[in-house]
Amino acid sequence: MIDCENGCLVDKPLGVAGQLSLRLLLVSTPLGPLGSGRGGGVELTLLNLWTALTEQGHQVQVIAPRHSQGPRPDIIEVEGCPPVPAQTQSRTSPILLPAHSLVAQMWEQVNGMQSEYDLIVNFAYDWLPFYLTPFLQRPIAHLVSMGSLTDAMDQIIGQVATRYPWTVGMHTQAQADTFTFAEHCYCVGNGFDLSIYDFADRSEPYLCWIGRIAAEKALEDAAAAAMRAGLPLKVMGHVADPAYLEKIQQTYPAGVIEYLGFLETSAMQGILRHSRGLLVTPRWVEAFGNVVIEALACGVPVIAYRRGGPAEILQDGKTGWLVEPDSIDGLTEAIQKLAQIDRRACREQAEQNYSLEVFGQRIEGWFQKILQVSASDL
Ligand code: HBI
Repeated sequence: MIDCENGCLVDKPLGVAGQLSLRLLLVSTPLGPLGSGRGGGVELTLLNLWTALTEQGHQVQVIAPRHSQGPRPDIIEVEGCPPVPAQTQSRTSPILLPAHSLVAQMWEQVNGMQSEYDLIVNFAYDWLPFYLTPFLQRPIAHLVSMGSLTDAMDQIIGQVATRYPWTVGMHTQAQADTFTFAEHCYCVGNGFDLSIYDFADRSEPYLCWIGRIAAEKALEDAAAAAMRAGLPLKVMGHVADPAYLEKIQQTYPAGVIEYLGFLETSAMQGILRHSRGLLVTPRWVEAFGNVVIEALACGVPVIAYRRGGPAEILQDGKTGWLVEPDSIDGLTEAIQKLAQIDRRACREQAEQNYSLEVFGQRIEGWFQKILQVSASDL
């Protein structure tokens, strides 16, 4: 695993084409149009990278499902039937490809255009792009958006990672460690447009919890800890499982949690920025944890289970508190210590490690590593 901080190539060697500008073809998740939210965090990652790589002087083209929206109108839109979401499958589920498969249509498009590009970048957590890798004439950088979910996906991703070292990118070491081939993966972290988050150096007496509302996110733990700490919990996010939210709202007296809906970023950060702290309570291994960076960018300390991406991002005692996974006592004790955290240090960590510029440089280093290795194979 090449580490984010040390993996970047300091002496930027000239790219394969003899100059730093690369011709990049970004292929989006087939789960939903860019801007629809159905593609989850990976939509934001692709749109942010599009901006960062363009500003670094690269030529970027995007292939995405029909009705996608982006910073430029020239998205190549493809029609077809979306795949089943990978996180709904069981470990032994076979790979399913519907008739008129959208991911197949997208890679037909890639096959026809590849000669005009130096590198193809895959954002889909789907079997086909990995399987097609040896058949295409251009190197492919695969940015994997989740941890290990099914045997069939593990097998095909591992096949590419071992045969084409460093071409499989992961957001964190914790995410890579859920696979058996972590040592062949390249860590890229993540990056955000921090200009849309406003630093707040004072807080009001409430906590926040933000995310997709479903069992694997364990909102009930945050509600229990907030009640014990005597602070109301403001909840924002898409309700993936209405019965699950209903059950929690019935369990706790009115005033303990307040569900505010799924808010777009500026409204969401307007509430987040004045909170005492953000509670992050995942039951599963989060690949990264975008909300952690959004909180730090506002100067809000984060309390998180010592599990997955958030545990790798947070600086325990400096920008937040890490607690024993699934421990309500641990969360409650950490809430009492939030005032010890310097809110300015939170914003500074976001600026140093997770700005768009820093992320764009890490990704550029990754691409150059891939192109150097593939050039030496010629
Ligand atoms: N499922 N089949 C499939 N393909 C994806 O690209 C995919 C997914 N599930 C979730 C997902 N992508 C993104 O929301 C990730 O950001 C989590």
